[in-house]
Amino acid sequence: LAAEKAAKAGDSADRRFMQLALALGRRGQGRTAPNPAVGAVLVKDGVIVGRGWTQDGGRPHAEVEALRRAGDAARGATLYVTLEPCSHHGRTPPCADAVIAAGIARVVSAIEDPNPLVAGQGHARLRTAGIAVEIGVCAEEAARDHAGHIRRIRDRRPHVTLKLAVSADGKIAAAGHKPVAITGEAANARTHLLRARSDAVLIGIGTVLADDPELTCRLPGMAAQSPIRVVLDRSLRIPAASKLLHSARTTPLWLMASEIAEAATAARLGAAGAEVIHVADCADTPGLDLPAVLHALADKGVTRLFVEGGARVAASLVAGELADEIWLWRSDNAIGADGIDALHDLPLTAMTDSPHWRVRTTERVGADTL
Ligand code: AOF
Ligand code: ZN
Repeated sequence: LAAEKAAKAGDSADRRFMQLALALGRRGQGRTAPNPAVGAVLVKDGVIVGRGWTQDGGRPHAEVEALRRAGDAARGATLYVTLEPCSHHGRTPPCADAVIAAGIARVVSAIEDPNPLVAGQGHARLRTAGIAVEIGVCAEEAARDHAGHIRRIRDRRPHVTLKLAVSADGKIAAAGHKPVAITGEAANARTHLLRARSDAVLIGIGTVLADDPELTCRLPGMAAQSPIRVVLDRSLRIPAASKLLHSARTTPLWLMASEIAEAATAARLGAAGAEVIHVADCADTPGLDLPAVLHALADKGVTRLFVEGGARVAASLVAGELADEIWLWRSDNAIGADGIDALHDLPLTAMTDSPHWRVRTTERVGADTL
């Protein structure tokens, strides 16, 4: 990482090709876990001769894909890659060795891979073979794209993105938890896209009982990209007739339950296709220990977690400063004073005024503000 910081920003052509590699890498987001979604571009004499990205399930790796597509044209080319080429023997030999064998002349890499199996050894291997290596081009963007991988390796938890859709008066539902549509079509399409780019979506049992959601990606042609659905269901209250349980055989459903949840209930839900994962209870407040939940998800390979509610889950994430990124949607319409507050017992300002988060962008999407 010191090398990364020391590296010069790179010239504009390098940045342009790296941008392309980043865009290619994003195609894999939500489909490669626990592997990071890497992108790679091969360029010779200013012409793109190969493009690749990490394939579904995490293999083949991006570089190998790009090299395969380029064939003999790869000899003497420059490789642009969004993460350090690996140096470890996994299911296939290291990417660094494949890059060397293909006769690549120069490698431009965005960031070092924090995976202790790699951690600089990929770059070192390339240099030892006489390849010119430049590190740090578009590093900030790459770190954002690979935030899930980095967080999982460094902190044993996924990168957590929290979505909150609130009315103009800060509510998320009408009185009695009656669901109301808050955001419009354009915002909802963005949410579905975020689902597809996540490894897992998480909600609390309260939201299951109130809304009976399915949490799949319903964008046209993207149904196969639905993430794993995760429910914080401490005492296993999920209804047998819920949409989540009904679709558990086609799209995975994980129920995070207390260690003292009833064994017979867990067995019945398991037989219905759900996977029950036991985690510790929180020591001081009623409910599951959220850091323990995040550790369990990371251990199962989740790198990008999308939290969709409800108010209690959102409040716990905000209070525990466990959200890495927040998508706060606000509509122009009010619900009324008797509606349900977005952060349960916390004011919205606990989030918007917290020094833990800063506003990155504000934009109008359809009829809503993001
Ligand atoms: C690359 N290119 O496209 C990706 C890399 O289980 P394995 O053998 O596939 O290795 C997984 C590790 O490889 C993963 O944790 C990360 O460090 C790296 N991912 N490396 O050279 C790629 N996806
Ligand atoms: Zn590799």
